[in-house]
Parts: sequence; structure tokens; C-alpha cells
Amino acid sequence: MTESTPEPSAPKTVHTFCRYCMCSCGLEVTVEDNRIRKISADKANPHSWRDFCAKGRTADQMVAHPRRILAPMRRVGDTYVEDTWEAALTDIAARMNALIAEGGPDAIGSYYGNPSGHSSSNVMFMNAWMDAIGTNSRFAVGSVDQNALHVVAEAMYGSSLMVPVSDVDNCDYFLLVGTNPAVSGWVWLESVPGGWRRALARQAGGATIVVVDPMRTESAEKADVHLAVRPGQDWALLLAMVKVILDEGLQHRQDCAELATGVGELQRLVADADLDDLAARCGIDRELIERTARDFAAARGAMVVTRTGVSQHEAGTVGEWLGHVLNVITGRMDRPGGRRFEPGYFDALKLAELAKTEPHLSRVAGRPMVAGAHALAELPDEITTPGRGQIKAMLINCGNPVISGPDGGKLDRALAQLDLLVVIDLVQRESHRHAHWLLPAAHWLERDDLMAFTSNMHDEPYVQYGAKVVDPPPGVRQEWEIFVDLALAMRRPLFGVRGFNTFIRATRRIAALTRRPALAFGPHWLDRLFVRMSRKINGRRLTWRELMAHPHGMVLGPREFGHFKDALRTEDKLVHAAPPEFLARTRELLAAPGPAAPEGYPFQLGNRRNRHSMNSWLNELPGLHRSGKHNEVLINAKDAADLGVADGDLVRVFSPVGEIVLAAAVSERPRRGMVIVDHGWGSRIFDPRGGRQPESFGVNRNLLVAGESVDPLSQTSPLSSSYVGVERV
Ligand SMILES: Nc1nc2c(c(=O)[nH]1)N[C@H]1C(S)=C(S)[C@@H](COP(=O)(O)OP(=O)(O)OC[C@H]3O[C@@H](n4cnc5c(=O)[nH]c(N)nc54)[C@H](O)[C@@H]3O)O[C@H]1N2
Ligand SMILES: Nc1nc2c(c(=O)[nH]1)N[C@H]1C(S)=C(S)[C@@H](COP(=O)(O)OP(=O)(O)OC[C@H]3O[C@@H](n4cnc5c(=O)[nH]c(N)nc54)[C@H](O)[C@@H]3O)O[C@H]1N2
Ligand code: SF4
Ligand SMILES: [Mo]
Repeated sequence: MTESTPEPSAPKTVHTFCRYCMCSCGLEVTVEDNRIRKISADKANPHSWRDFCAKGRTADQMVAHPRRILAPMRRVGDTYVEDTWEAALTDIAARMNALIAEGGPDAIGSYYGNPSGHSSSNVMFMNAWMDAIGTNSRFAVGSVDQNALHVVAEAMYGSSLMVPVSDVDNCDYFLLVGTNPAVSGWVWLESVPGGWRRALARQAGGATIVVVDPMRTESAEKADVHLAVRPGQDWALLLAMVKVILDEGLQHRQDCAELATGVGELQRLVADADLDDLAARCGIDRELIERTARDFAAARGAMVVTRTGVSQHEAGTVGEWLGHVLNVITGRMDRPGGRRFEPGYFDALKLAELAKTEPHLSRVAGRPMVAGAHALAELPDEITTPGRGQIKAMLINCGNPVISGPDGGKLDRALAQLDLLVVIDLVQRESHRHAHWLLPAAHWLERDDLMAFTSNMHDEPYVQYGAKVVDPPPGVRQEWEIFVDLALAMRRPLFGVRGFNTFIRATRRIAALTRRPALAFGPHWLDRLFVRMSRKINGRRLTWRELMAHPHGMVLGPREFGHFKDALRTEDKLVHAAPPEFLARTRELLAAPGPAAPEGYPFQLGNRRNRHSMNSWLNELPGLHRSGKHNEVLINAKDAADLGVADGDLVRVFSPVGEIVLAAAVSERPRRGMVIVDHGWGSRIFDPRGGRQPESFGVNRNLLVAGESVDPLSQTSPLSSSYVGVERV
């Protein structure tokens, strides 16, 4: 018997949760010899056990991805060669330090994408590294996603993280605006596991579901009422509803007087708006709006829920705000069937206050940051415009901004001119094609996570330790460690705190001497601290031992009302229903003419999410999209007839900034005058290790979105507002 043959280990079962989306579904994973054999839903997870999808079931395919990066890879000409971490960190640190010496800290830019938010340590340590450098060139996914909610929460409730959660099980009237929970789950800085199934159960018991969406989605199909709003005009629809409620005196008197300030300003605002004008703008009959407003106000338990369909437009923040206003003025905050504040086991709002970034105006466009980052739409010009502060090096962490953001073509050209592009990912995708260094990251099945900062976003007090299921391949590292090592290699103090690097080195020396790796500083220190800082629930505080003893997760107590007012971070402890900047922007929108298509581009380009995709990733996995790996353009049957386009025909969809060619699907689902293309496709997956040809599926519809305009309040790109032309090829 040779010593080097490892003993085969007996199969074991690990309980954890999926970290692809906020649904956080409990998983039961069977493992043998550090290989995943099977992933099933964890039926013993008290929070989520019934919610589980094909993406979670096939997560092992991402772990065993045939094109996965397994060691740092350095660009040599048009190919890549594997190198050591030591070499990678030394080279990157030296090049970044030289660029800082020449152009200042802002020469180093960064972008983090959606998956970073599903790790307990990633964004925190990325920020610690950016603080070490002192760069203001920070970009993030929020400006193509949830910034509007952060801006509204900050202005109305006093904290960008004070996000209300939905009390689905007591709701009698759901007004779902710009969301398709049947496909995307009940998630967006809140998570209600099985939320759509639970809403349908309420409907079976008599509740009403209204879906506001320009497309007849899977959710709209099941709704009692479908309002096919004109894209980008939710603000007009919701303002009209606010007007009906205030003009007819249907508001909740007590909350309007005691919970909120600004209702008088709202009354003055709606006095200057005209219902027929608003109805014409949003394309919905005035009578239908009036009826919906009255029914909403009269329902016992009711909620408005707004999501990406509202935010990804130039008036997105106003739409988001008016959704919250409807909830506030009809007494839905902190009442059964409405929206609550979940205090959770950990006060993430406090953490957010500590982590606030210094205010900064961007160099080229002169715009402030939102939620700690500048808008992705500004990144290309910040790279290509000469001058002090010009971005010369970029680090992309968990992101695919060429696909997920506006005008990917322009960003791609800008990334090509960088002196240094560093990517941390599992595979090399479209946005990474010009990378000088590819640094391999661990998959969530390969790391531990305690998601303390989403504690307030679940619809009940819930905690689960996201246990690691398998060890990562030896050459792979977690992001936090990469950021720590990079700060050390650059000799810049992590978190911007002098002496911190010395402290980290000391803990590492002690760990090495004592052979106890846990003594080296890392996120596990913070996890323990967060548990120790946890809030008492039912008179008891969570303990680390208890957390470890509950691998299926714990529901820490019942859903409670009565925490909302206490949690408000506004100075007067009241909801600010009418922040002046929102009022001003609404008056601006009212004064502008209604929406009209520009000459030559008669259609509005809508968007769709796919059950089997996670934004731009997972498309390539063999276990998903069995019916075909591609996207298509949905065209309303009447529009298709006018264009002479039949089902399956190839069509060209074009805008002033780009064009794509794809097959048409003639459908009754889109509203007339709009065409719909799923986002997240058309991202090449390269093979830096094997050297095979890139794989690509579908086309990138965001190539058609111009980058110039953004919602001025949240700086969100209007990804679902572009006007396009369509013709048969
Ligand atoms: N038209 C249109 N565009 C949209 C949207 C839309 O609705 N319509 N939706 C927007 C929304 S809501 C979002 S959130 C964005 C997403 O935009 P992004 O976050 O920029 O892009 P993703 O497609 O999520 O790409 C994530 C990348 O992270 C990598 N990755 C996965 N897990 C890890 C990990 O643990 N560590 C590391 N280092 N890398 C990892 C993946 O391989 C992938 O390359 O797209 C936005 N774009
Ligand atoms: N399967 C799957 N699930 C996901 C994701 C995924 O990629 N795949 N992504 C996750 C992420 S990162 C996020 S942020 C959430 C997003 O969750 P949701 O916001 O629910 O995302 P969508 O399913 O894209 O729903 C948005 C809806 O808005 C509609 N819409 C577009 N324009 C307008 C408009 O002007 N007004 C109105 N009223 N509606 C409009 C679109 O037709 C679409 O049906 O989903 C998460 N869940
Ligand atoms: S991707 Fe699927 S399994 Fe994973 S958390 Fe989301 S809904 Fe659950
Ligand atoms: Mo998102």
C-alpha cells in the first residue's frame, strides 16, 4: 500500500443554503471524497424548505465547470499561463502602486457585481481594500438594479438599508408593480421564501392580485387584474392612485398625521396633476386606475411591491417612492398584510452607518455616489477621459458589466485600453476578455457564510450558517483573502486604519506558530463578533454554539409588528413621505411632454428573466435550459403582422448604439409597441486553461441601451426604456 493513496471517505450529508439569490433555499448535499453527489431541497429547513429551483439543484455543475479557472492566470499575448499567487499579488501590487504614484489613488477603479452580495465577507473586504488605497473610482451593480430602493429608503426612513419586508400571508390585496415573482422569486433586498406560492394561496382564499407589467408575464397570467402599463410610466400610474386616494379622502388619517410628515406637500403635488393626463401617460384607463386605487385603499390588508421593472427607467426613483407612499398613506406600514420592518438577529442598519463612504463627485459627469458607488454608466468615460484621476487599472469582482450594464460595446472598448485589468471570478466571461490577470474565486459551496447584514431582509427572524460543503480546489482563494493579501502586498492599510496590516501579520504569525489557522484574522472573527452582538429575541441572545447545533437554520421567533417606528433612522423618527428632491423631480416629469418614440425607432425594448439563468451566468451549464440555450425577441402578434414577421423569422433589432440579430417569437404577451428580449445572454465564456474556442449562447440586448441618460435621483440606467427599430433580415 502506498502512502499517497487517499482513503476514500464515506459519503456525508451537509446542510447549507443556496447563495445564488436571496430566496436562500435550504439545501441537503451529499458529498463523497470531496465531490458533490447530489443536491436536494432541505426538507428540514424551517424557513425555506419548499422553495428550491433547478439552479440550486445543479450548483455542483458550476463547481465542476470544465472552463473553471483553477490558479491565477497571467496574460501572455493572446493566451494565458498559470502562475503562483505570490507572483500574481506581487505583480498586481507593483503595477497598481506605480499607477497611484503617477495619477493618484483614483487611477485604480473597481466594480463589484451581484454575487458579491451573497457572500458575508466579499464586499466588506473589498471596501477595506478600496479604503486602503483611498480610491473614489468605485462602481457597482446597484446602478443597474436596486439603487432606487436605497435612495428612497434613505430619504423616507433615514437609512438606505431600511427596507420593508412583505407580510404575504395576511395580505388581501397585492399590487405588484414591475416584478415577476413567478419566475424571479419574491426577492429584492427582501426575501419571502415561496412568496409567490404563498400569495397564490391567499388568492385561493379570496385575496386579489393586481400585476402591473407591460408584458403578460407568468405572474400577470395568474393575477385577477393585469394592468399593461406603458414602460417607464409607473410613476404616472402610481401618482394617479395617490391623487385618487388623497382627493377622495381615502387615506389612513392616523398614519398620515402621526407616522408620516409631508402629506400636505403630497396633497399640493396631486392638486397640480390631472388624472386624464396621467392616464394618458401610463396608457391605462382612468376609470380602471380609480377603481384600483379605491379597492387598494379599502382592502383590509394590502401592499404595493415595486421592483426592477419600476427602477430601470429614468423616472424609476419617483415610481419606487410613490409605491412606498401608497403603502404609507393607506396605513400599510407595520400592519398585518402590509410591509413590516424585520429587526432580525442583527442590526445591519448600524453596520451600514459605520461603513458609510465619504461623499464624492465623479470626475467626468460630476455626479455623487449612491450607496457607496458611482454609476456603471459613467465607467467608460472615466477610463477614456485623460486627466488626473483617470482610471488606469480596474478590478472586476463577481461581475459581468459589459453584459449587465448599458452600452456594453462602449465599456468593452474602454476596458481594452486599461494598463491593468484584474478579474476575480470562477470563469472568464465577456467582461473579462481584456484581463491581464484572472484570479480564481471559490464557489459558495466551497465557503462558509454568515449573512448577518441580510438579517433584516428576511420575512421572519431567521438565521442559518451557510456551511461550506466541499473544499475548494487548492489554487482557488476567497475574495476576502485576496483583498487582504493585496493590501499587504501594496503596503496600504486595510480598512484605511493605520497599524491594521501589522496586526494581521501578527495574527498570521501566531496562527503559524501554534498551527491553529483560525487564529489568523479573517471573516470568521467578525462572524463570531456579530453573533455576540446579536439582538435578544424572546428574551434570549443567539449563541455560536446554538447556531452550530442547527445546521438546517433557525427561525428565532414569530413575525412581529411594532418594530417599524423604532427602527426609523430619520431624526424626527417619522416617515418622510414627501422628500423635496422627489417632489421637484415629479414636477419636472409632469411638466415634460408624454412619452413618444423617436423617428425610426418605434418600439420600446422590454426585458425578461429566465427561470434557469442567474443574470448573465449559469446559461452555459448542461443541466439548465434543456429546451434551448438562446434568447429570442417577443413581438406582439399585431405588430408582427404589420412588420411582416412570422414566428421563427430572423430579425434585426437596432438602436442608435447597436444592433442584434435573433429569432422572433410572435406572442400575445407583450403590450403593443414593445418587444421583449431576455437580458444576460451573448456573454462569451473563454477557456484560458484549455485554449478551446469561446462558447457563446444568445445575444446581448443591452448593446442596444445608450449609456448617457440615467435616472438623476438613483443614477440607474434606463435598461428597459430604450427605443428600437425591428426589421426582418
Ligand atoms: N436589461 C437588463 N439588464 C440587467 C437586468 C435586467 O433586468 N435587464 N438586471 C440587472 C440586475 S438586477 C443585476 S443584479 C445585474 C447583474 O450584473 P452583474 O452582477 O454585473 O453580472 P452577473 O451576470 O450577475 O455576473 C456575475 C459574475 O460573477 C461570477 N461569480 C459568481 N459567483 C461568484 C463568486 O462567488 N465569486 C466571484 N468572484 N465571482 C462569482 C459569475 O461567474 C459572473 O461572471 O444585471 C442587471 N442587468
Ligand atoms: N430565475 C431568476 N431569478 C432571479 C434572477 C435571475 O436572473 N433569474 N435575478 C435575481 C435578481 S439579481 C433580482 S434583482 C430579482 C429581480 O426580480 P424582479 O424585479 O421581479 O425581476 P423580473 O422577473 O425581471 O421582473 C421585472 C418585471 O418588470 C417588467 N417591466 C419592465 N418594464 C416595466 C415598467 O416600466 N413598468 C412595470 N410595471 N413593469 C415593467 C418586466 O416585464 C418584468 O416582468 O430577481 C432575482 N431572481
Ligand atoms: S437560485 Fe433557486 S435554489 Fe437558489 S436560492 Fe434562488 S430560488 Fe433557491
Ligand atoms: Mo439584481
